[in-house]
Amino acid sequence: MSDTEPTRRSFIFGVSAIIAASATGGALLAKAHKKVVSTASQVAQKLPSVFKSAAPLPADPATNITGLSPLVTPIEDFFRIDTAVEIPQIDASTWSMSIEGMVDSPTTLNYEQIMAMPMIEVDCTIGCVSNSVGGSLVGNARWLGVKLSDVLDMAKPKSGADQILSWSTDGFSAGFPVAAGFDRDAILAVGMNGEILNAKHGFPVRLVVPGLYGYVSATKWLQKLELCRFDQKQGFWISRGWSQLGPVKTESRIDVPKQGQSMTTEPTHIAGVAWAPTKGIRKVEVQIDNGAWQSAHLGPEISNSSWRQWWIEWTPTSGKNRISVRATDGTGYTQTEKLTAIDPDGATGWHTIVVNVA
Ligand SMILES: Nc1nc2c(c(=O)[nH]1)N[C@H]1C(S)=C(S)[C@@H](COP(=O)(O)O)O[C@H]1N2
Ligand SMILES: [Mo]
Repeated sequence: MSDTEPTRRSFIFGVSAIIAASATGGALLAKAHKKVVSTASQVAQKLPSVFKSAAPLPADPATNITGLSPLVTPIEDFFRIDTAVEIPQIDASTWSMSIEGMVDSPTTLNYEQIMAMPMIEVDCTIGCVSNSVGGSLVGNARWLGVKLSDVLDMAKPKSGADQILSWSTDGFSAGFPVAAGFDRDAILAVGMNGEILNAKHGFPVRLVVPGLYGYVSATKWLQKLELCRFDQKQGFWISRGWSQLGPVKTESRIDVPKQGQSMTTEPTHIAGVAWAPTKGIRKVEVQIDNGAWQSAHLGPEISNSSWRQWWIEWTPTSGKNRISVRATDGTGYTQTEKLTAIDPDGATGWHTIVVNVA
């Protein structure tokens, strides 16, 4: 399909415009769109009237380093965390969401209206507060969506509101500061990695708020944004012992080698990812046994909210080798060595592994 087929219906033409604009799987997006449209009639008569495409993705260092996480996590490998017993299957043609509570103009939007709004692509790593140091409950995606600030502007929050409590169709809720709706590229996401959001990750619409853990922000199967006050209402996890505010902690992880791996003295890589959404990663250092901290090579920074891959070349020496990693974020903060639990607001500490070299 090209963007030179003016005779097609307007929505097909819209899809073509996206293909022309997006360097990241526009064809897939178009395909996914057709699927959505055929399963949910009346949907997406129009597509984003303005589409701010992110820059094409750079070459991915993971193609040359076995075991290193890809720059963008494939959808099928993306972690899933939610309280849903069954994944909600929502019909986009009957779905709508509201923006209500402490607002001057309560607003309702259906899928078609959202799809007709200006959209941006946001490269953002999202992570779960329950991710232990070195864990896999984190992923990086290129999200497509409507700016949360655009939607808030329609509803006009009252000045007394300090929390956006987002509600899911399945009763889950997550609250975060109103300020985060305006001071970063928070979006109501409809797309992920060039495809229409799938059911598992929140179709038809989910929130992505860079820099906040999922439990306070990333509501899937979105139904309502309630403007309110932190001292009056709380999201699902807050009364269950988790912190009211959940900024993502600066973290780094060793992907290769693996904890306990048996290795030879053949030259190899130590490699992984580091993330500090909204702050960016400035430096990653690796320590082997009690040696000096070595600066790692850093992969491309596609946004300050996306993780950065890192690696060093390494020739293992015989025996047990202990390897640690620590990252420094864009504010100059270096990860603390202090190991803390995931609760109430996310784990800290250096990811450390031991490998056996024969
Ligand atoms: N509706 C709903 N949305 C939710 C949750 C949930 O339980 N229900 N869990 C949140 C949590 S804790 C995380 S970490 C992210 C994970 O998003 P993902 O499953 O797309 O990776 O979703 C968030 N959104
Ligand atoms: Mo989470």
